Amino acid sequence: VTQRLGQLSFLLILVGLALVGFLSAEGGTPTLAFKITDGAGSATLTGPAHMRGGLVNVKLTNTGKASHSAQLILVKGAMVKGSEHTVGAAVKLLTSHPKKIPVWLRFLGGVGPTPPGQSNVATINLTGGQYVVADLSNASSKLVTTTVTIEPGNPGPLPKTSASVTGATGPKGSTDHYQWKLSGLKAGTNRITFDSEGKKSIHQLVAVRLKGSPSLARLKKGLKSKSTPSFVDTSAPPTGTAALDGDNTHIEVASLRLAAGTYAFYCPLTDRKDGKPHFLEGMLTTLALR
Ligand SMILES: [Cu+2]
Repeated sequence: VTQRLGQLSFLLILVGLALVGFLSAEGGTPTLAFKITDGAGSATLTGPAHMRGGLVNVKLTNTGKASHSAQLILVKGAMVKGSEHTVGAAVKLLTSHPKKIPVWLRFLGGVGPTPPGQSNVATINLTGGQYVVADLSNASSKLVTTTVTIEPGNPGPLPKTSASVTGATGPKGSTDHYQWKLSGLKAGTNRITFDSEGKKSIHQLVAVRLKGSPSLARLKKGLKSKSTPSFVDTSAPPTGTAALDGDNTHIEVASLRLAAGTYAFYCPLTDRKDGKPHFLEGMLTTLALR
């Protein structure tokens, strides 16, 4: 009997250990990891071909010499047989830097501009489907992409953050269509909850450190020009989020590294039906960070 009890407790310990292992594996959020490197005028973005979705950390490690990003773009229709909306068609279209982004390409966040030698993580609930992952940090160079198939997984709660960035509709009575609502940002590394409100909107936060205190009119004029405006302090690399389509289910937690100083925060994107860049429609604001 004693031997039996011994065997039984040994078995129970084994079951217990297995349970602990199972629970800790469940508790850790899986990471969808991408790497980007550059040299001789071209860059290479690599990552897994498949992964389960739901709550995931999207990580970009930049071992290149320039700033890079990893934008997740869901290709709606890519899983439908006979659809023209394939991953290949999406890459071809994105390579042409289209002014109007069609609705079958859904921008679902990812990692924003990441300086050389650094890595950056965003936490997202990813829906299943086929995705193009694109480095959109440099509009003038050749588009660098990879693709990943996300299998449907379990969504989970996003981590709580002390700072938030919301692309919101304009204030009542204003002619501006949109506005930024920024809360809790400080100098240093900010974990932020980034949300694009409104079903049809698409927003991306870009932060540039300013030299002097340019007027709003000068900021607008400078951001419209193709070259880097003289009020941009280039000693602090531009930072920001990935682009996020508006929908309540599309929220991400991302990192913003901001050294002390005064910043212009703006959205460089236009509406899907074309139109003005959003920084001319209310999404341009300045903030001093200490
Ligand atoms: Cu916008």
